[in-house]
Amino acid sequence: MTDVPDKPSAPGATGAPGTPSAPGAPTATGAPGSSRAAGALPARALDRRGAILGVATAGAAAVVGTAIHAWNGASQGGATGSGRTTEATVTVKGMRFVPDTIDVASGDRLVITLENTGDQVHDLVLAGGATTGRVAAGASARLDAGVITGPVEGWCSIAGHRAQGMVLRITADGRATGAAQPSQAATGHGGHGGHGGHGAAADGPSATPNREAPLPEGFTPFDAALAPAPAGTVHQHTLTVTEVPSVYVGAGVTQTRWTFNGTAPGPVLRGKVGDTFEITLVNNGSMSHSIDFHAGIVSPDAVMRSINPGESLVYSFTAEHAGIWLYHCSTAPMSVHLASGMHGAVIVDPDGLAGVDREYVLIQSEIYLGPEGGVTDADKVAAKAPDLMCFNGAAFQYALQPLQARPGERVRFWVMDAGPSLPTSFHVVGLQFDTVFFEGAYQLGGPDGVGRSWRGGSQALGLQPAQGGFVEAVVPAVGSYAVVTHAFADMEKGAMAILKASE
Ligand SMILES: [Cu+2]
Repeated sequence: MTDVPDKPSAPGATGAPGTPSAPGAPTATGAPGSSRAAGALPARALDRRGAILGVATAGAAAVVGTAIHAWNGASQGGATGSGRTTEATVTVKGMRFVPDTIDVASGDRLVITLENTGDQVHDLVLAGGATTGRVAAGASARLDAGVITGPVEGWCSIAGHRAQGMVLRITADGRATGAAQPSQAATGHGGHGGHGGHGAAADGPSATPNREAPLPEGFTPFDAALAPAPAGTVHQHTLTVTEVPSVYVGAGVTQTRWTFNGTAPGPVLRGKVGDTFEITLVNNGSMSHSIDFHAGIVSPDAVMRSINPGESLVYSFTAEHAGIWLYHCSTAPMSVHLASGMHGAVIVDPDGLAGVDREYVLIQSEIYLGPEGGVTDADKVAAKAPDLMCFNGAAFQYALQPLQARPGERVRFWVMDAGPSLPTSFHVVGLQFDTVFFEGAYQLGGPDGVGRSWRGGSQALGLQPAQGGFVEAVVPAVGSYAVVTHAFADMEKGAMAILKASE
């Protein structure tokens, strides 16, 4: 470990010698403001005084009954304790623990109260396994770190939070190095300050994609065929956030995906210019989430705020302008929430949109694999190094189950680049686009439809993250037309489809 100050720095510490607490006991109070406010005194200034012994002991003693069986760590295993207990309070500011270092006298038992003063759910996990469990914004919880004889690292286990800096360092007698505790040797976590990004539950080797893997039995691709905008001018939708295990993401891999209404991408909403969308966002996940609709012009403060599990909010907007607009979770780190599946599109038809024979929607996004069945790897997200690229949430899905057309048909592809970080160059092998609508305006063609005299064409629609549009082409003959990003390394990772034209 590095960067550990040599002075004690734990505000809010009090002394409670001999507190008979059991280690590893999470005790969420759920009562904002009920906990002791973080003070300004360093832990070691108070840890032998026992000034508020009665209060601290009562709080700790309350958890003894449930704690022992929950304890799986072993940070005190074999250590000879001093018989003293040090209490420390840790608060949250943004993506930091405050303080981020706690120093105790070697041999003391450490009990930490995590007061979640941030605006979203967090937890605190120590190397060795002791955890507060998830703590809602405004709530607090305690954990018993056991007897401290050497450095111990802690972090927030929610995907992406550790990589963003939510790391807590515990030192004994001011030493940043020393005899490793048994728990650290057992888990391999001890001292790996650079091991960012994964939650404890997500640790393990990355899943290995197999680009030749067939679609799994029973898998149904996301429906790329687009229905017309529904009648009416007010569109009411409920988007419920869930975190879904074992979602197929292509190439033989499943991941835990964070979703709107159970799918990644979320539902494609559609209306016309001037329509109103009334969205109810419900958070049935295990952490904070939120939503940001690019299709609306709103003050973001209230409607885009993060909400705790179990909460909901209403987000209304009027579609002032045509286009295909991204929506996404905007809870930090947004890159991880978006990459984990929390994105979708709102299509607002331009006035006079011409009829076509078929309409498809393809939303390109990146997939950064954690372990098989695990959550997104935040380090890969930060490095913009995806394992898979996909249209509509699963790599290669429409290559293995092609989109359909007939010769002579005019096909429109609505295309959205959801990112979170990489662009697309949307191309269909063998075809040229005679109509291109990019970010709110026709670059080629227009509402008058075919029959134009201008003979220019387009080979690719280039989109940066959060840009969208549509292209049209007439399929000339029977054949298999590859639909790709012409950023070929990304195509080869799965951002490709087949448009199968048959009689
Ligand atoms: Cu989210």
